[in-house]
Amino acid sequence: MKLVFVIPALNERECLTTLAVRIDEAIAACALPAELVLVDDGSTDGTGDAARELLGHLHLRVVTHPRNLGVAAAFRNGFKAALETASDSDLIVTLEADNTSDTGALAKLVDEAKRGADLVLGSCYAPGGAIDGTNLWRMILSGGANTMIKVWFALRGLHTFSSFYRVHRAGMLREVFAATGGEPMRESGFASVVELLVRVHAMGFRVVEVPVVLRSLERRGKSKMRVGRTILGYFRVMLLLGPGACRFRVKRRV
Ligand SMILES: Nc1nc2c(ncn2[C@@H]2O[C@H](COP(=O)(O)OP(=O)(O)OP(=O)(O)O)[C@@H](O)[C@H]2O)c(=O)[nH]1
Ligand SMILES: [Mg+2]
Repeated sequence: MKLVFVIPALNERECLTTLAVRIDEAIAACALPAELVLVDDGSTDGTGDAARELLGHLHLRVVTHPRNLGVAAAFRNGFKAALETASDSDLIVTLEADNTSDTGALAKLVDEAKRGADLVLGSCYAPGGAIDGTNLWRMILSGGANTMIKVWFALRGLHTFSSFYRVHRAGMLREVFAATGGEPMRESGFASVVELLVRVHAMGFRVVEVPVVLRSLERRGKSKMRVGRTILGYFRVMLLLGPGACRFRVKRRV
């Protein structure tokens, strides 16, 4: 079993020195071989070159988009690159490039996948999880969006839906790609990760959460998430997949 990290990055050059240290520590804690795919999505600050310099010791592949294509395209192309070298039992780890993902908890996420989970969510909203210093406005919006998504899709037992910090069994992702004609995310922006989660859950795969700390105070540089656009994206995903999509978990249905 190996880990393949898939990291979307847009203008995150100044975060990569710390990220390299964190990833090295996390890989050591998991005691598994690892590879890394960084998707440089039209960055203008030299993110791709900095990644080659700082993360090059990690069997790094940089997927370069000459212009910004958005989060969903970054994940899609990153997953495709990861699946080229991953066998079904390997684990594909997604996290943020801005050091806000709690890499200290990765070994726990990986343990859940080893115990049979198909998708493990790093969850700051699960009991035991936390958020380091975020603003009240963002917390209210994100709490409201979470409740709306949970109720609409009937996602019982889960507390977080839009986090990028996840561990995917590679064989599960292969099945989801096959079942969706290679397009598991029709939504292009940040809401695409909710779409992927709902599809995975609705197909009957096992989704579990591990509590993590969202390290908001670690972020250097600007947030790329546009709140209004993302909320509109949630509504599009809700209409696309329909209410109660996760109520009846019919094996392998999308
Ligand atoms: N490939 C790609 N990555 C992106 C894009 N937008 C953001 N990202 C990356 O996705 C991750 C999450 O973006 P953030 O700007 O941190 O969004 P967020 O975590 O919801 O917001 P904050 O809590 O303010 O950090 C970071 O690693 C970004 O570099 C994009 O258009 N393409
Ligand atoms: Mg972030």
